[in-house]
Amino acid sequence: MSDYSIAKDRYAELGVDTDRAIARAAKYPISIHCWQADDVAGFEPSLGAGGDSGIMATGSFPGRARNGDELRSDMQQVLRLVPGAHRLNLHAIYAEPMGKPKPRDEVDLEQFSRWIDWAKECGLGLDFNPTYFAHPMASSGATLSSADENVRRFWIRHGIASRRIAAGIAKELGSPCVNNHWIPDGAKDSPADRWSPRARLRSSYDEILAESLPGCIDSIESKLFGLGSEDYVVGSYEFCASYTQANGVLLCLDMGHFHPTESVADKLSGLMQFREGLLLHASRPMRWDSDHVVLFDDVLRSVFLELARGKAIDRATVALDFFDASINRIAAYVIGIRATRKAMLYALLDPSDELRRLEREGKLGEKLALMEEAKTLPFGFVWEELCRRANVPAVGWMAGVDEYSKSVLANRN
Ligand code: RNT
Ligand code: ZN
Repeated sequence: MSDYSIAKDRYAELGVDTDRAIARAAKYPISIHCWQADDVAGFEPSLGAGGDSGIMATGSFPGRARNGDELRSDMQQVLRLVPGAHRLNLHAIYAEPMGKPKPRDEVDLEQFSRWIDWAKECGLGLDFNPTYFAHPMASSGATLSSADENVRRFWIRHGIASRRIAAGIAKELGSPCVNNHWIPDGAKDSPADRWSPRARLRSSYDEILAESLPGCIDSIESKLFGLGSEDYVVGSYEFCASYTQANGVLLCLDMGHFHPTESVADKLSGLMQFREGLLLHASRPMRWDSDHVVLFDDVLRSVFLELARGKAIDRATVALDFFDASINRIAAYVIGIRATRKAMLYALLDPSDELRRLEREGKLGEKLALMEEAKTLPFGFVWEELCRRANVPAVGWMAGVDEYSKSVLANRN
Protein backbone atom coordinates (compact mmCIF):
# COMPACT_ATOMS: atom_id res chain seq x y z
CA MET A 1 0.00 0.00 0.00
CA SER A 2 1.29 3.46 -0.83
CA ASP A 3 1.69 6.14 1.81
CA TYR A 4 -1.11 8.03 0.16
CA SER A 5 -3.58 5.16 0.21
CA ILE A 6 -2.95 4.64 3.93
CA ALA A 7 -3.64 8.33 4.50
CA LYS A 8 -6.71 8.22 2.29
CA ASP A 9 -8.18 5.41 4.39
CA ARG A 10 -7.46 7.17 7.67
CA TYR A 11 -9.24 10.32 6.49
CA ALA A 12 -12.09 8.30 4.99
CA GLU A 13 -12.78 6.83 8.43
CA LEU A 14 -13.67 10.39 9.47
CA GLY A 15 -15.79 10.99 6.38
CA VAL A 16 -13.14 13.06 4.58
CA ASP A 17 -12.50 12.49 0.87
CA THR A 18 -8.81 13.21 0.26
CA ASP A 19 -9.04 13.10 -3.54
CA ARG A 20 -11.70 15.76 -3.48
CA ALA A 21 -9.73 17.87 -1.00
CA ILE A 22 -6.61 17.67 -3.22
CA ALA A 23 -8.52 18.76 -6.31
CA ARG A 24 -10.16 21.65 -4.48
CA ALA A 25 -7.02 22.81 -2.68
CA ALA A 26 -5.09 22.96 -5.95
CA LYS A 27 -7.61 25.05 -7.84
CA TYR A 28 -7.90 28.19 -5.68
CA PRO A 29 -5.55 30.81 -7.09
CA ILE A 30 -2.83 32.27 -4.89
CA SER A 31 -1.76 35.69 -6.10
CA ILE A 32 2.02 35.82 -5.75
CA HIS A 33 3.41 39.25 -4.88
CA CYS A 34 6.20 40.32 -7.18
CA TRP A 35 7.91 42.36 -4.45
CA GLN A 36 9.68 39.59 -2.53
CA ALA A 37 12.03 39.20 -5.50
CA ASP A 38 13.52 42.71 -5.18
CA ASP A 39 12.80 43.81 -1.59
CA VAL A 40 9.95 46.16 -2.67
CA ALA A 41 12.42 48.31 -4.58
CA GLY A 42 10.60 48.58 -7.90
CA PHE A 43 12.13 49.83 -11.13
CA GLU A 44 11.88 53.59 -10.73
CA PRO A 45 15.36 55.11 -10.77
CA SER A 46 16.78 55.76 -7.26
CA LEU A 47 13.52 55.53 -5.34
CA GLY A 48 12.92 52.22 -3.58
CA ALA A 49 10.68 51.64 -0.56
CA GLY A 50 13.10 52.72 2.16
CA GLY A 51 12.49 53.59 5.77
CA ASP A 52 10.18 56.58 5.27
CA SER A 53 7.61 54.57 3.34
CA GLY A 54 6.01 52.78 6.23
CA ILE A 55 7.45 49.49 5.01
CA MET A 56 11.00 48.22 4.77
CA ALA A 57 12.71 45.01 3.76
CA THR A 58 15.72 44.18 5.94
CA GLY A 59 18.71 42.06 4.94
CA SER A 60 21.22 42.02 2.12
CA PHE A 61 21.16 38.52 0.73
CA PRO A 62 22.71 38.56 -2.75
CA GLY A 63 20.70 37.93 -5.90
CA ARG A 64 17.96 40.56 -5.81
CA ALA A 65 16.05 40.96 -9.11
CA ARG A 66 17.00 44.31 -10.66
CA ASN A 67 14.67 44.55 -13.63
CA GLY A 68 11.61 43.00 -15.20
CA ASP A 69 13.47 40.26 -17.04
CA GLU A 70 15.22 39.09 -13.88
CA LEU A 71 12.00 39.24 -11.89
CA ARG A 72 10.08 37.25 -14.50
CA SER A 73 12.85 34.67 -14.64
CA ASP A 74 12.77 34.31 -10.84
CA MET A 75 9.04 33.93 -10.91
CA GLN A 76 9.25 31.20 -13.51
CA GLN A 77 11.67 29.27 -11.31
CA VAL A 78 9.39 29.72 -8.30
CA LEU A 79 6.42 28.44 -10.30
CA ARG A 80 8.29 25.19 -11.04
CA LEU A 81 8.41 24.42 -7.33
CA VAL A 82 4.90 25.23 -6.14
CA PRO A 83 1.70 23.29 -6.82
CA GLY A 84 -1.72 24.65 -7.79
CA ALA A 85 -3.20 27.71 -9.50
CA HIS A 86 -1.40 31.05 -9.32
CA ARG A 87 -1.62 34.66 -10.35
CA LEU A 88 1.01 37.39 -10.17
CA ASN A 89 0.46 40.53 -8.14
CA LEU A 90 2.17 43.68 -9.47
CA HIS A 91 2.70 47.13 -7.97
CA ALA A 92 2.75 50.36 -9.97
CA ILE A 93 6.50 50.76 -9.27
CA TYR A 94 7.14 47.74 -11.50
CA ALA A 95 6.27 49.74 -14.61
CA GLU A 96 8.69 49.26 -17.51
CA PRO A 97 8.69 52.48 -19.52
CA MET A 98 9.03 51.97 -23.24
CA GLY A 99 10.54 55.42 -23.67
CA LYS A 100 10.68 58.17 -21.08
CA PRO A 101 9.48 57.08 -17.63
CA LYS A 102 6.09 58.49 -16.75
CA PRO A 103 5.39 60.08 -13.38
CA ARG A 104 3.30 58.06 -10.95
CA ASP A 105 0.18 60.09 -11.61
CA GLU A 106 0.41 59.39 -15.35
CA VAL A 107 1.38 55.74 -15.29
CA ASP A 108 -0.58 53.75 -17.86
CA LEU A 109 -1.21 50.33 -19.32
CA GLU A 110 1.49 50.60 -21.98
CA GLN A 111 4.17 50.48 -19.30
CA PHE A 112 2.90 47.08 -18.24
CA SER A 113 2.78 45.59 -21.71
CA ARG A 114 5.81 43.39 -21.11
CA TRP A 115 4.20 41.96 -18.00
CA ILE A 116 0.97 41.39 -19.89
CA ASP A 117 2.72 39.63 -22.79
CA TRP A 118 4.59 37.43 -20.36
CA ALA A 119 1.43 36.65 -18.37
CA LYS A 120 -0.27 35.60 -21.60
CA GLU A 121 2.62 33.27 -22.45
CA CYS A 122 2.52 31.71 -18.99
CA GLY A 123 -1.27 31.62 -18.78
CA LEU A 124 -1.14 33.64 -15.55
CA GLY A 125 -3.69 36.18 -14.34
CA LEU A 126 -2.37 39.49 -13.03
CA ASP A 127 -3.41 41.61 -10.06
CA PHE A 128 -2.36 45.18 -9.36
CA ASN A 129 -1.59 47.72 -6.65
CA PRO A 130 -1.21 51.48 -6.83
CA THR A 131 2.03 52.45 -5.07
CA TYR A 132 1.25 55.24 -2.64
CA PHE A 133 4.74 55.16 -1.09
CA ALA A 134 8.45 55.37 -1.91
CA HIS A 135 8.09 58.73 -3.61
CA PRO A 136 9.00 62.36 -2.85
CA MET A 137 5.30 63.23 -2.83
CA ALA A 138 4.88 60.77 0.05
CA SER A 139 7.79 62.02 2.10
CA SER A 140 5.61 63.97 4.54
CA GLY A 141 3.99 60.68 5.56
CA ALA A 142 0.65 61.61 3.99
CA THR A 143 -0.77 60.76 0.58
CA LEU A 144 -4.54 60.45 0.06
CA SER A 145 -5.18 62.04 3.45
CA SER A 146 -2.76 64.91 2.99
CA ALA A 147 -3.83 68.42 4.01
CA ASP A 148 -1.77 69.67 1.08
CA GLU A 149 -4.21 69.65 -1.82
CA ASN A 150 -1.40 69.45 -4.32
CA VAL A 151 -0.15 66.24 -2.73
CA ARG A 152 -3.59 64.75 -2.23
CA ARG A 153 -4.60 65.43 -5.84
CA PHE A 154 -1.39 63.86 -7.12
CA TRP A 155 -2.21 60.61 -5.30
CA ILE A 156 -5.86 60.68 -6.35
CA ARG A 157 -4.64 60.82 -9.94
CA HIS A 158 -2.37 57.87 -9.21
CA GLY A 159 -5.27 55.90 -7.74
CA ILE A 160 -7.39 56.60 -10.80
CA ALA A 161 -4.51 55.66 -13.12
CA SER A 162 -4.04 52.38 -11.24
CA ARG A 163 -7.68 51.44 -11.69
CA ARG A 164 -7.49 52.07 -15.42
CA ILE A 165 -4.40 49.88 -15.63
CA ALA A 166 -6.17 47.13 -13.67
CA ALA A 167 -9.18 47.31 -15.97
CA GLY A 168 -6.87 47.21 -18.99
CA ILE A 169 -5.05 44.17 -17.64
CA ALA A 170 -8.36 42.43 -16.98
CA LYS A 171 -9.45 43.08 -20.55
CA GLU A 172 -6.16 41.93 -22.06
CA LEU A 173 -6.03 38.74 -20.03
CA GLY A 174 -9.75 38.00 -19.89
CA SER A 175 -9.61 37.69 -16.10
CA PRO A 176 -10.69 40.25 -13.48
CA CYS A 177 -7.79 42.12 -11.87
CA VAL A 178 -7.83 42.87 -8.14
CA ASN A 179 -6.51 46.38 -7.49
CA ASN A 180 -5.52 46.81 -3.84
CA HIS A 181 -5.17 50.27 -2.28
CA TRP A 182 -2.91 50.61 0.74
CA ILE A 183 -1.61 53.94 1.99
CA PRO A 184 1.09 54.57 4.59
CA ASP A 185 -0.58 57.71 6.01
CA GLY A 186 -0.39 58.23 9.73
CA ALA A 187 1.41 59.91 12.58
CA LYS A 188 4.30 58.90 14.78
CA ASP A 189 2.95 60.53 17.91
CA SER A 190 -0.20 62.06 19.36
CA PRO A 191 -1.91 63.83 16.49
CA ALA A 192 -4.24 66.56 17.73
CA ASP A 193 -6.58 65.97 14.81
CA ARG A 194 -7.41 62.37 14.04
CA TRP A 195 -10.58 63.36 12.21
CA SER A 196 -9.66 65.55 9.26
CA PRO A 197 -7.22 63.08 7.65
CA ARG A 198 -9.89 60.36 7.75
CA ALA A 199 -12.48 62.70 6.27
CA ARG A 200 -10.04 63.59 3.49
CA LEU A 201 -9.18 59.93 2.89
CA ARG A 202 -12.85 59.13 2.56
CA SER A 203 -13.35 61.79 -0.06
CA SER A 204 -10.15 60.79 -1.90
CA TYR A 205 -11.38 57.20 -2.20
CA ASP A 206 -14.77 58.48 -3.34
CA GLU A 207 -13.08 60.30 -6.20
CA ILE A 208 -10.75 57.44 -7.07
CA LEU A 209 -13.56 54.90 -7.18
CA ALA A 210 -16.08 57.06 -9.02
CA GLU A 211 -15.35 55.75 -12.51
CA SER A 212 -17.03 52.50 -13.49
CA LEU A 213 -14.27 50.19 -14.74
CA PRO A 214 -15.37 46.66 -15.55
CA GLY A 215 -12.74 44.05 -14.71
CA CYS A 216 -11.12 46.18 -12.02
CA ILE A 217 -11.97 44.77 -8.58
CA ASP A 218 -10.90 47.30 -5.97
CA SER A 219 -9.92 46.50 -2.43
CA ILE A 220 -8.76 48.65 0.46
CA GLU A 221 -6.25 47.40 3.03
CA SER A 222 -6.19 48.45 6.67
CA LYS A 223 -3.20 48.62 8.99
CA LEU A 224 -2.55 48.94 12.70
CA PHE A 225 0.76 50.78 12.72
CA GLY A 226 3.81 51.22 10.56
CA LEU A 227 7.28 52.71 10.67
CA GLY A 228 6.63 56.37 11.40
CA SER A 229 2.92 55.80 12.00
CA GLU A 230 3.13 54.13 15.38
CA ASP A 231 0.40 56.16 17.04
CA TYR A 232 -2.09 56.78 14.28
CA VAL A 233 -2.93 55.11 10.98
CA VAL A 234 -5.47 56.97 8.89
CA GLY A 235 -6.61 53.84 7.04
CA SER A 236 -7.30 51.90 10.22
CA TYR A 237 -9.27 48.67 10.37
CA GLU A 238 -12.46 50.46 11.42
CA PHE A 239 -12.09 53.03 8.65
CA CYS A 240 -11.42 50.43 5.95
CA ALA A 241 -14.06 47.95 7.12
CA SER A 242 -16.68 50.71 7.20
CA TYR A 243 -15.63 52.34 3.94
CA THR A 244 -15.56 49.10 1.97
CA GLN A 245 -18.86 47.97 3.45
CA ALA A 246 -20.55 51.24 2.60
CA ASN A 247 -19.13 51.43 -0.90
CA GLY A 248 -19.22 47.86 -2.13
CA VAL A 249 -15.49 47.32 -2.55
CA LEU A 250 -13.42 44.49 -1.09
CA LEU A 251 -11.85 44.77 2.33
CA CYS A 252 -8.26 43.53 2.45
CA LEU A 253 -7.23 41.85 5.68
CA ASP A 254 -3.47 41.61 5.94
CA MET A 255 -2.69 39.00 8.58
CA GLY A 256 0.18 41.14 9.83
CA HIS A 257 -1.94 44.22 10.43
CA PHE A 258 -3.63 43.48 13.74
CA HIS A 259 -2.87 43.43 17.43
CA PRO A 260 -0.80 40.32 18.15
CA THR A 261 -3.51 38.69 20.28
CA GLU A 262 -6.29 39.49 17.85
CA SER A 263 -7.55 36.57 15.75
CA VAL A 264 -7.95 37.29 12.05
CA ALA A 265 -9.66 33.90 11.74
CA ASP A 266 -12.39 34.96 14.15
CA LYS A 267 -13.17 38.10 12.13
CA LEU A 268 -14.19 36.16 9.04
CA SER A 269 -17.58 34.83 10.09
CA GLY A 270 -18.56 38.28 11.31
CA LEU A 271 -17.37 40.26 8.31
CA MET A 272 -18.69 37.77 5.80
CA GLN A 273 -22.22 37.94 7.10
CA PHE A 274 -22.36 41.29 5.37
CA ARG A 275 -20.14 40.94 2.33
CA GLU A 276 -19.71 38.46 -0.46
CA GLY A 277 -15.93 38.46 -0.67
CA LEU A 278 -12.70 39.48 1.04
CA LEU A 279 -9.09 39.87 0.04
CA LEU A 280 -6.61 38.15 2.30
CA HIS A 281 -2.96 39.16 2.44
CA ALA A 282 -1.28 36.07 3.82
CA SER A 283 1.57 37.42 5.90
CA ARG A 284 3.19 36.80 9.29
CA PRO A 285 3.66 39.40 11.97
CA MET A 286 6.78 39.24 14.13
CA ARG A 287 6.87 41.79 16.99
CA TRP A 288 7.00 45.11 15.10
CA ASP A 289 7.16 43.62 11.61
CA SER A 290 4.14 42.55 9.61
CA ASP A 291 5.82 40.89 6.65
CA HIS A 292 7.80 37.80 7.65
CA VAL A 293 7.76 34.82 5.28
CA VAL A 294 4.51 32.94 5.69
CA LEU A 295 4.81 29.59 7.46
CA PHE A 296 2.41 26.68 7.89
CA ASP A 297 1.66 27.73 11.45
CA ASP A 298 -1.38 27.73 13.73
CA VAL A 299 -2.44 31.21 12.68
CA LEU A 300 -2.41 30.48 8.96
CA ARG A 301 -4.16 27.15 9.51
CA SER A 302 -6.83 28.79 11.65
CA VAL A 303 -7.68 31.33 8.94
CA PHE A 304 -8.17 28.66 6.27
CA LEU A 305 -9.96 26.35 8.70
CA GLU A 306 -12.45 29.12 9.39
CA LEU A 307 -13.02 29.63 5.67
CA ALA A 308 -13.44 25.90 5.09
CA ARG A 309 -15.75 25.41 8.05
CA GLY A 310 -17.86 28.31 6.79
CA LYS A 311 -17.82 26.86 3.26
CA ALA A 312 -16.37 30.20 2.23
CA ILE A 313 -12.94 29.38 0.76
CA ASP A 314 -14.14 30.33 -2.70
CA ARG A 315 -15.36 33.68 -1.41
CA ALA A 316 -11.88 34.70 -0.27
CA THR A 317 -9.34 36.08 -2.71
CA VAL A 318 -5.91 34.97 -1.55
CA ALA A 319 -2.77 37.01 -2.10
CA LEU A 320 0.62 36.91 -0.41
CA ASP A 321 2.43 39.78 1.21
CA PHE A 322 5.84 39.20 2.75
CA PHE A 323 9.38 40.23 2.04
CA ASP A 324 12.58 39.03 3.60
CA ALA A 325 15.88 40.21 2.17
CA SER A 326 17.97 38.16 4.59
CA ILE A 327 17.46 34.74 3.00
CA ASN A 328 17.45 33.35 -0.52
CA ARG A 329 14.47 35.09 -2.09
CA ILE A 330 13.44 32.15 -4.27
CA ALA A 331 13.37 29.96 -1.17
CA ALA A 332 11.34 32.64 0.65
CA TYR A 333 8.74 32.55 -2.11
CA VAL A 334 8.55 28.77 -2.28
CA ILE A 335 8.28 28.41 1.51
CA GLY A 336 5.47 30.97 1.74
CA ILE A 337 3.53 29.80 -1.30
CA ARG A 338 3.73 26.14 -0.31
CA ALA A 339 2.73 27.01 3.26
CA THR A 340 -0.36 28.82 2.01
CA ARG A 341 -1.35 25.95 -0.28
CA LYS A 342 -0.75 23.49 2.57
CA ALA A 343 -3.05 25.52 4.80
CA MET A 344 -5.77 25.35 2.13
CA LEU A 345 -5.36 21.58 1.87
CA TYR A 346 -5.22 21.14 5.64
CA ALA A 347 -8.46 23.09 6.01
CA LEU A 348 -10.21 21.08 3.32
CA LEU A 349 -9.19 17.85 5.09
CA ASP A 350 -10.82 18.96 8.32
CA PRO A 351 -13.56 16.60 9.56
CA SER A 352 -15.80 19.67 9.87
CA ASP A 353 -19.11 17.86 9.46
CA GLU A 354 -18.30 15.44 12.24
CA LEU A 355 -17.01 18.22 14.50
CA ARG A 356 -20.16 20.23 13.95
CA ARG A 357 -22.35 17.23 14.68
CA LEU A 358 -20.58 16.58 17.98
CA GLU A 359 -20.94 20.24 18.94
CA ARG A 360 -24.64 20.29 18.04
CA GLU A 361 -25.22 17.25 20.19
CA GLY A 362 -23.48 18.90 23.11
CA LYS A 363 -20.58 16.43 23.00
CA LEU A 364 -17.97 19.09 23.58
CA GLY A 365 -15.36 16.79 25.05
CA GLU A 366 -15.67 14.48 22.03
CA LYS A 367 -15.43 17.48 19.71
CA LEU A 368 -12.25 18.74 21.35
CA ALA A 369 -10.78 15.24 21.30
CA LEU A 370 -11.41 14.89 17.57
CA MET A 371 -9.97 18.35 16.89
CA GLU A 372 -6.81 17.25 18.67
CA GLU A 373 -6.58 13.89 16.92
CA ALA A 374 -7.16 15.50 13.53
CA LYS A 375 -3.95 17.47 13.97
CA THR A 376 -1.83 14.32 13.73
CA LEU A 377 -3.60 12.58 10.87
CA PRO A 378 -1.16 11.70 8.04
CA PHE A 379 -1.52 15.09 6.39
CA GLY A 380 2.00 15.04 4.94
CA PHE A 381 1.24 12.11 2.65
CA VAL A 382 -1.81 13.86 1.23
CA TRP A 383 0.23 17.02 0.67
CA GLU A 384 2.92 15.01 -1.16
CA GLU A 385 0.22 13.49 -3.35
CA LEU A 386 -1.09 16.97 -4.20
CA CYS A 387 2.43 17.95 -5.29
CA ARG A 388 2.87 14.80 -7.37
CA ARG A 389 -0.43 15.38 -9.15
CA ALA A 390 0.66 18.95 -9.88
CA ASN A 391 4.04 17.75 -11.23
CA VAL A 392 6.14 19.67 -8.76
CA PRO A 393 8.60 18.22 -6.25
CA ALA A 394 6.86 16.76 -3.20
CA VAL A 395 10.09 16.92 -1.20
CA GLY A 396 13.64 18.09 -1.88
CA TRP A 397 12.63 21.24 -3.76
CA MET A 398 15.57 23.16 -2.26
CA ALA A 399 17.71 21.49 -4.95
CA GLY A 400 15.77 23.54 -7.52
CA VAL A 401 16.58 26.71 -5.57
CA ASP A 402 20.27 25.84 -5.23
CA GLU A 403 20.69 25.07 -8.88
CA TYR A 404 19.00 28.33 -9.93
CA SER A 405 21.04 30.28 -7.38
CA LYS A 406 24.28 28.90 -8.83
CA SER A 407 23.37 29.29 -12.47
CA VAL A 408 21.42 32.59 -12.35
CA LEU A 409 21.45 34.50 -9.05
CA ALA A 410 25.21 34.17 -8.59
CA ASN A 411 25.73 36.30 -11.70
CA ARG A 412 23.89 39.30 -10.21
CA ASN A 413 26.35 41.51 -8.40
C1 RNT B 1 1.95 47.32 3.82
C2 RNT B 1 0.85 46.57 3.17
C3 RNT B 1 0.93 46.48 1.68
C4 RNT B 1 2.34 46.32 1.17
C5 RNT B 1 2.43 46.02 -0.30
C6 RNT B 1 3.79 46.22 -0.82
O1 RNT B 1 1.89 47.26 5.16
O2 RNT B 1 0.75 45.29 3.72
O3 RNT B 1 0.10 45.47 1.23
O4 RNT B 1 3.04 45.34 1.87
O5 RNT B 1 1.47 46.71 -0.97
ZN1 ZN C 1 -0.50 43.75 2.82
